[in-house]
Amino acid sequence: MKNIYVTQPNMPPLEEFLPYLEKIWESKLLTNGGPFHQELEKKLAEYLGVEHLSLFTNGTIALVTALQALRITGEVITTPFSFVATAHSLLWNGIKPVFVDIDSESFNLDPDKIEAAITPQTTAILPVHVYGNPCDVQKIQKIADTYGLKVIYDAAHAFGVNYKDESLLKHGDLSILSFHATKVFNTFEGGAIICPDAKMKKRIDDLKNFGFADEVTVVAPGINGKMNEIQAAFGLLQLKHIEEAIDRRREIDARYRQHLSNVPGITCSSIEADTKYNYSYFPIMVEEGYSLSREELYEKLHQHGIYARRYFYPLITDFPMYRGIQSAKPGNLPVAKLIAERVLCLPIYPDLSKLEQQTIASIVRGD
Ligand code: T4K
Repeated sequence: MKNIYVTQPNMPPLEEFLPYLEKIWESKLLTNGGPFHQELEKKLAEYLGVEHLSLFTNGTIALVTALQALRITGEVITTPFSFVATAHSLLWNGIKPVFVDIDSESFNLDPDKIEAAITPQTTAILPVHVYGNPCDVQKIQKIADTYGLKVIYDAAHAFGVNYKDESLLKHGDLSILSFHATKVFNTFEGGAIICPDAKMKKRIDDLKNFGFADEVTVVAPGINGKMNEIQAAFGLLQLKHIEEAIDRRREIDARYRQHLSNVPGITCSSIEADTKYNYSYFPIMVEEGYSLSREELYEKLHQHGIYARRYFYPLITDFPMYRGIQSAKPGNLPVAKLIAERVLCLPIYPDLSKLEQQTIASIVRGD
């Protein structure tokens, strides 16, 4: 059997991409807000049900720029249970991360622990919708309003997720998306900032283009975060197939839940009725009562060419640039530590066949 990775990008037929390439070759417009870039911004905003969206070359630069756009300084409250880019975006802005523990069901920042971490230096909260599971957006907003804080959501995993019948991306001051090859919707590399109004979009558009407000005016020390025309063209093509791709993921998610429902010591993540998920990841918890440790199961799958991943182990707070921070001490983050030791993300992507999925499930079941 061929190797099975935790994810594989959804690749529409090559011949469907060629007409886009021909247009780029004809126009010689390769980047800097060309026609495909403009069209993708419009179509994505429509599809996602958000007001405005600014495309980026990747999700990390989008995060760094979102913090710049809101002039965030001092301390920011965030989660240790994420991809390391979340906290790195703070360090790139000279901001001190303050880590708060997570909730054991949603794997997201525990809102009940946020207030105790607020100091006079706190300016914002940077939560992550981990695996596309919505954060407790209402509670977080209430805390932000009480203390006058901004909220920037790292929504890298939350493409197309709806919560209570509207886009999850509408919450907070800004949300960022990643369109990396491993994501539900990909542009090879890519990302976006969701903005509530045209004025903020203009500021973000300027920041991603070195700070140029017009040909001769530079208003900020901006960066080069622009998405190019090939990325944008691929995004337009992906968008045509996105519903089908998410449907396939939903079926795979449901089958895993069936296959693994009665395995002692294996728990699948919970599903909330008021959420439309994108099925970007399939995390399981390997707990006491299972015949193997998480590491043993991870190794066993590897031996069969199945590359499940321990997202997110180690915790961000275990890395050398963070572990010296007071809030990064393991005693402050017992839930995150436990989840990081137990989690295993099983392969999920549209082309994963029923047979491949059965093989994965039977290895996990120990058949
Ligand atoms: N915030 C959060 C919460 C994030 O999760 C991320 C990224 C970001 C921010 C930053 O967004 P970006 O700047 O990346 O847009 C991957 C991705 O590189 C990363 O985008 C993602 N999160 C993270 C969770 O996963 P790795 O190191 O696990 O990727 P890698 O190369 O090991 O790929 C995993 C598997 O996917 C491979 O075993 C095979 C498959 N794959 C991968 C690539 C790149 C393919 O089949 N084709 C491919 O082209 O980080």
